[in-house]
Amino acid sequence: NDGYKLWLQYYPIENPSAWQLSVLKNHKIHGDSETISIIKNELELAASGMVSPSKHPTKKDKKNTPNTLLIAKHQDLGLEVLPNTLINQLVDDGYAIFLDKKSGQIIVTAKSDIGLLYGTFRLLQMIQIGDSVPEEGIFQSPKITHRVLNHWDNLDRTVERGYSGFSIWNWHRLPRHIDQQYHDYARANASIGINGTVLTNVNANSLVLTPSYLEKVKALADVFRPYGIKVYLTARFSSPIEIGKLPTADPLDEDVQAWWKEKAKEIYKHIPDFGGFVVKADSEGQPGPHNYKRSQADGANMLAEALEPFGGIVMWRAFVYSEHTPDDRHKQAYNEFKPLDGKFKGNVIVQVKNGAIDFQPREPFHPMFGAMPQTPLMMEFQITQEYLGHDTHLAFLAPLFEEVLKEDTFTNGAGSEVAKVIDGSLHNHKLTAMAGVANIGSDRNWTGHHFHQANWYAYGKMAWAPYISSAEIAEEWLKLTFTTDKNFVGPIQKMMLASREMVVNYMTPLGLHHIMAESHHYGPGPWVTGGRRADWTATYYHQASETGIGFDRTKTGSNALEQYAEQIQKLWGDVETIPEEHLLWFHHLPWSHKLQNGKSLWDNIAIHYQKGVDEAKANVKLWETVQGKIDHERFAHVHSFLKIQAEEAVWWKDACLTYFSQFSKMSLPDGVEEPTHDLEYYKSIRPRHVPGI
Ligand code: BDP
Repeated sequence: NDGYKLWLQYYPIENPSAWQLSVLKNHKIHGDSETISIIKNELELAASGMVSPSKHPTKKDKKNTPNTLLIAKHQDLGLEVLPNTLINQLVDDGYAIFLDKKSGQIIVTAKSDIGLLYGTFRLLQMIQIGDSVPEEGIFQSPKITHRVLNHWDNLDRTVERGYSGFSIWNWHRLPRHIDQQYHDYARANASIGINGTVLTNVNANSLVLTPSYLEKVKALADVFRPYGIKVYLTARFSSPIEIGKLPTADPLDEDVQAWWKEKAKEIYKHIPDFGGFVVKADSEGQPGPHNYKRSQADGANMLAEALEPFGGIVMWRAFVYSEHTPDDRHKQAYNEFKPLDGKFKGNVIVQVKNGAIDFQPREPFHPMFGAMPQTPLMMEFQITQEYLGHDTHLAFLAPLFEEVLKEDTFTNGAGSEVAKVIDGSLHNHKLTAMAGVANIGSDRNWTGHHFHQANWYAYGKMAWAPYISSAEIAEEWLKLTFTTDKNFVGPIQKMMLASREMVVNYMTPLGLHHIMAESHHYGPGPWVTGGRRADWTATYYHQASETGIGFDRTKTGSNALEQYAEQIQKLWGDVETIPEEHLLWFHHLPWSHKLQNGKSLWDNIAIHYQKGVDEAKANVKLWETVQGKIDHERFAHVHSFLKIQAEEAVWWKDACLTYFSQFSKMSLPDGVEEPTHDLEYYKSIRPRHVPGI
């Protein structure tokens, strides 16, 4: 098993119950569309995998037994089966699964074919796991309308921050050759409710908007459509100059506006359901409205106007910061966007990363959440592990996503969680979205580490239901992907749930951040300093010196804290009440400062690093105990990656403690292993497998 089948393994169920068997054996599906054909195929595939051939029904069996599973849109069902009131509550792609007592049938119904597809996937997942349909039925509607993956894929098939091979989009062969993998990709996404894909890197190439590339994009859109997936593109702001031959890209210039309107018309001629644009402007060298002294709203609104007649949207990124702005990077996006609240057109949604810096192993939530009540805001999570050990380090990210979504912004008093900003309920917005930066590549198992499939899965599940728990997702994913054996699922679920905190411990404990190696961000680099941009160095963020460590973001420092609600300012502004996990994000403290456990800050930093190392080593041992419970191929693959992770956790601990000890001048507390080399050695390590090194 090379993992290609992801969580859609459909492996044989050991002792199928009567209901599992009957549902798979005998079903009736109403309707006729490409989506309905996909549903039919999925059921056949699931039945042939989950039920052994000896138990497959013969034609005669089929003729003589009543249908036990009925899949039909609500309009095709008799009204008495399900009251209208229940179905009316479902949004278009929501679904219901319930047992009709009168006929004894399991019914999957929805308002649309896509809803039926989602319901079918859910039912099949339940069958594989062994869950039964609850008495009251299942009524599911997504909480977020646009659930999209952001591929940071370049047209030459390299992937920015991608660690599982090359881009799966083979632009050279498109549009004439349609790879089977495009169907498999769409199917996997549909099975977890993802309904949009941004094909290209946020550091955009305007070439993708030229006619020959639009043909290729159309070919992909045609594959994805029956799976309910819309295609989006990143729009390079300077495209009117680069491919339109205009002298300017000023958003207030009439020719520029007309150019984008024509471009939108052309795109929609190819792809009538094109989703819209994602834009990274005025950030890290990307062109944008700043070039013309215009605001982010001017830029976004111009594109929004072009897309509006066709129903498209603009996802305008808030990841805007500049080395020329003297202020703390943490504060810049908020400072730029907050005054624009209410100035964006109705089909613009502002895409905000989960934290104010950049996808760190842990960040406090972005202060923009809750701060712009008149503007729809969407969440951007990073599924690919740019800062969490790339492909080889196990970090189950659902706890990171969950933690951010559950944070209270206090905007409308207690209970104003980030999730409520995102799902539109806090400020009454209909336009809602979530983006996940994809970790998918050309590796056979899609994501490099087998367990990183779980992060793709978790992202989809949380985009659909942002209130779901990580524990539930981990259990479900393990059962679908490997086995329902309790002796495997129990301990490995625990390992997954603890893995992100373990990474925080051996990389950036107690609120430390951005101390990774320069540029590729793999491995430790607390010594990174100088160079092109201070805000890309480690010393900018940890501020370590003989007097202490940490970034003072309170009133005595940058006061980024004032961007949060007063309740948070009070709690986090005080070293006694701030959660220790955010301590050094907001405070600069002496090495001898005592933490809640009575030990010094230095001792605590060291203890966290050691804990991360101990856990990574323990995971290798734990994994060895489940040998034989799953196939050898995936077992061995994960085993070797866990060993790499354990070795590199030691590297992280030793490099960081050696570096910081030159300032703390304190010895390591009991139980923390001494580094085996000096600082020069750690500085000289160049991880061989990182591209460009
Ligand atoms: C950072 C990455 C960079 C991306 C940028 C972004 O280092 O490669 O282009 O974010 O999100 O995380 O635009």
